[in-house]
Amino acid sequence: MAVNVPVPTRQISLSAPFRDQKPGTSGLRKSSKQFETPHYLESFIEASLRVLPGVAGGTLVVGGDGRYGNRRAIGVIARMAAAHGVARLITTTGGILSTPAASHLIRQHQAIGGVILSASHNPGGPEGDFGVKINGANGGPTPESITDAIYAATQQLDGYCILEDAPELALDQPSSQQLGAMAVHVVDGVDDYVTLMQKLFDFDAIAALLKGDFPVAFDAMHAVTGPYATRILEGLLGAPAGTVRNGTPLEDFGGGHPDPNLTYAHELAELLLGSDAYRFGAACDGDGDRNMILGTRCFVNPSDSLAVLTANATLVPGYADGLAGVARSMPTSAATDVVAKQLGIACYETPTGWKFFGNLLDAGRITLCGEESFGTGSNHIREKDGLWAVLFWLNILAKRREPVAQIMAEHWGRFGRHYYSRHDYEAIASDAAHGLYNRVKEMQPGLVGQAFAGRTIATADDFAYTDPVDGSLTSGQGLRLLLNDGSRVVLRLSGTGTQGATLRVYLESYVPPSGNLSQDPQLALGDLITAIDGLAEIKRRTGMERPTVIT
Ligand code: VG1
Ligand code: CO
Repeated sequence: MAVNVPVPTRQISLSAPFRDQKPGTSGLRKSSKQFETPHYLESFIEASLRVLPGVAGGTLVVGGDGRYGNRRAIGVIARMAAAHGVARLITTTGGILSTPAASHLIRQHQAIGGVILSASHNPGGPEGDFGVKINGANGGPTPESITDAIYAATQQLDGYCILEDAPELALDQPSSQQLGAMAVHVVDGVDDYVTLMQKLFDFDAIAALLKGDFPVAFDAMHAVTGPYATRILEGLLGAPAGTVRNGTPLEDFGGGHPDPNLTYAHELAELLLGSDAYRFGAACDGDGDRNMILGTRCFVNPSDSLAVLTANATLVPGYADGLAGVARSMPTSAATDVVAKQLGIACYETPTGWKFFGNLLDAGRITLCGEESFGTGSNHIREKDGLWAVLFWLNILAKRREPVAQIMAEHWGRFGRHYYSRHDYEAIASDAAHGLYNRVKEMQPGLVGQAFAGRTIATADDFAYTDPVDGSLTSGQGLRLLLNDGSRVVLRLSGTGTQGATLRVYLESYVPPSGNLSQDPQLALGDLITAIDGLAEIKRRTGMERPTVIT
């Protein structure tokens, strides 16, 4: 392959291409061990650099969530970028860069894209997972046309190009360095992101809230948001030291699972749900794009969170002029749809994965979007943004001065409540998962009109999406059973797991404002839970008595 940089580069031959480099819901995600296989990381980066437009002479952003393998990968990517003629590489001190901050850096520096090193909420360390996400010039995950092309390139790869004998990059402090013909800028990964947040939110109002009797607990889960949250919450907003827990990024996240949900962030959940000590609690995931919101004795379901942000957006300076429209992923509850309807704005339903929001955001059709999997974001960047959601909530709380639980009760009293739950069956045998899934898929045509949980199945399909901006079609996105009263059950197989398969069962049922708004969701959804187990034989086929994670 032609290399036009005047430095020693080496063409390394591969004896056979790696066949298992198909990107999933969010990039290539495999075990750390797999990524340590000689040439494995290099193969995927080579394919990406061949496919991304504008590499030669362009600017590339690289950084990650600090997990095991982060620094080594930055070194490899830098040497490969130089060999491919990248003019300027932007990386961060310590290589620490959250996914949302990376999205912002790409946009700010008009980069051709970025490489984000993270397996997100999956555990890290030598025994954990590693991942590579390729983002495009808009700052967001590349669309399927690009990820498909990258995968196709990995299938045919016979070698890759890398700079030879380059010194290790010094990442300890901001600096400018040279790697062959490529300039390397090491910047503080927190600064620009903080400036962006200050433009969107009323920091004075939030600071005033936090000065009063308003203790907050934020759990960074030993992952990437520690430095960001400490600077913003304890630094700029004046929250007391200790507000940010587990704030130092560790290569193995302290042995934990950096997934902000009730199972893996249970210490925080217990603080908020089991005592009156805190008024507000939040946690973010490994790479900082997810958020969990809690109030005193109140868990805010992510689907509801998006609906509350939509309904209260004009309280926040960055959204004071109102919203162009909103979008949610298909499995996310329709709570936001109801708010959008009242506001008279469009609401789009997309497949799972942030890449599907990109075109809608770029075209100015939507301002806010979100997923049931603790992901919320807006047009300020092209990724979901954990700390942004936390600040959005704090800004609303600073204006409304009501407890989180009261805000939720008022919301349901006005719009009705979408009882919602997701049941995950993690790391089950791949055969069992696919067998179960395919059987339900085959049964679907015959299910319409059948009784289900005391209702009738009105539609049974496999979700497909036509992008309203570029017309591209994405099919096979989840099996839906839509019932005659608006309830539904969705089955999906995860595209981010690395062990066996993970089955996700999404359950939803709507109660209007006049109905019973204060039930336990598992009880409210009990008949749907029983009915889907009967139909799909989940317990029998997975051999599991209960889900691994219930949200
Ligand atoms: C999961 C979530 C999905 C999210 C994806 C990436 O995918 O369900 O909503 O976009 O993770 O999130 P899956 O295919 O396992 O259901 V993250 O925080 O990795 O960037
Ligand atoms: Co994430």
